[in-house]
Amino acid sequence: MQRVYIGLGSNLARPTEQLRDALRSLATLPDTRLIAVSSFYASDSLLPGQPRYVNAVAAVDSSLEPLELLDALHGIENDQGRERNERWGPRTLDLDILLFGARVIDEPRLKVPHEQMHLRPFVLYPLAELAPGMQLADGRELDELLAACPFVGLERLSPV
Ligand code: PH2
Ligand code: MG
Ligand code: MG
Repeated sequence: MQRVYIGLGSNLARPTEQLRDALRSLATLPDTRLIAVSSFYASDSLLPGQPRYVNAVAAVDSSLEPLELLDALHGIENDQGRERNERWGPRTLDLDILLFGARVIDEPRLKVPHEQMHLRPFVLYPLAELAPGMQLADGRELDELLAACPFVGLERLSPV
């Protein structure tokens, strides 16, 4: 059983609802338990000219293997109408494995810790709600990543 942190993002077709639907699906994955969900945050897309994103981070405990979980997440993305056109294109749902317990993974299909997470306030700040002061599997301290990634352009959405 591993504690896995998953980044959720959407900027199409009612993003907040997309995240809620995805959380319901995460809670029903085999051999996986939904443990906690961060606040939702709105922010501009990293690529200009796209709708704003809503992002959050979920913690799950799973005994799936990393690539099994990755396939299951792609299944949820596809169920919610994800189309894969251009890289970083707008999407109904993006589910990214950020951290997978104590594992460092370097496979063609999956890099963990997520390679871009230290650059992304919409990942680091929700993660810090769930795991304040954590150390990543590769030894980096979350607090140090936060210190280098200001809370800029993030809007914490009030719970409804
Ligand atoms: N995801 C991207 C590209 N840009 N911008 C925000 N604000 N949130 C995202 O999740 C995001 C993005 C590709 O994964
Ligand atoms: Mg992504
Ligand atoms: Mg993705």
